[in-house]
Amino acid sequence: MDASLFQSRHEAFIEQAESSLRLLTPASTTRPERLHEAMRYSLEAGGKRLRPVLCLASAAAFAPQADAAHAATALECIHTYSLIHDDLPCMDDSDLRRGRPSCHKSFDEATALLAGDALQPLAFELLATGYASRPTLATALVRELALAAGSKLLVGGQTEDMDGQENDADRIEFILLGKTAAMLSASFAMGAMVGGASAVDVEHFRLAGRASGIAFQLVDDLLDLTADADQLGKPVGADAENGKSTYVDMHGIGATKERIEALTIETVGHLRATKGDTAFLVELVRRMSARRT
Ligand code: GRG
Repeated sequence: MDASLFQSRHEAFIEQAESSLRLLTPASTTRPERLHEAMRYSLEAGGKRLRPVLCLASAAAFAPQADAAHAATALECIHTYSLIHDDLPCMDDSDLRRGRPSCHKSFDEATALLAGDALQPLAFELLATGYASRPTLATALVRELALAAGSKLLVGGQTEDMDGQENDADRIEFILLGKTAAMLSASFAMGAMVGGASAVDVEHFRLAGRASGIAFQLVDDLLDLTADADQLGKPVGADAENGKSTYVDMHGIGATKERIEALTIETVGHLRATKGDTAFLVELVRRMSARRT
């Protein structure tokens, strides 16, 4: 896809994701104000909006007019809660997120914990209300997001990452899949569902998301070794500081780059095997693998 066409479509998806976030989540003037301020502070802090963009673009690959706004916003709510909780002192204890003070630094620990808590049911409320006229779709979306965010994937990955045990190859794979790939996989699959894709194509999108999610995290791990904090908007060297071994420690930089390349080819293969118009998504996953921030 031509670079300027990609750029304009990407910007349009980000704008769509951000305006949906503003419209579909409670205003900061909603009682209790401090809680809603904290939720919006973290939701509006920026970030790449990768999950909502993937969801919107996946829906558009099948049905250009499909309204994936509620699904995209639900994904960003879960993602944002996970970042707020991950930054808390009892977890990764990080003062900086998306280039500004993390939620508990701007507010306080209890408010940040509660803001993260409130973002979780909000995600499922958005799916239940946004797709109420299509109950089969609503149920499938709730199931997809609940599985990705649940104890076997997102929370499970975070648990094994935090439990202080030494990482081996199997644990590293479990953490990669749970902490990063599960939510990217759900983003692709939920978008395809809203777009009306067949079950076979939804599964291709799920697998594309899983492969690209692992690649995305491996790129993140490489950047943690090589980029600087200003570039990333968050502290670097955190993995080494925490004494956690990553895929890169275990396999080396060269093998990690090779795996990123293989996963990107796998992702593109799944996308191209479907009936969707996936040119934008193919370009996006290629750029995700080559990103520097
Ligand atoms: C608290 C249950 C729970 C989980 C936390 C999000 C998370 C799991 C940990 C943060 C550390 C980390 C490397 C997670 C992997 C997922 C990931 C790469 C998150 C960052 O996503 P980006 O880069 O962030 O898309 P932005 O800010 O751009 O949205």
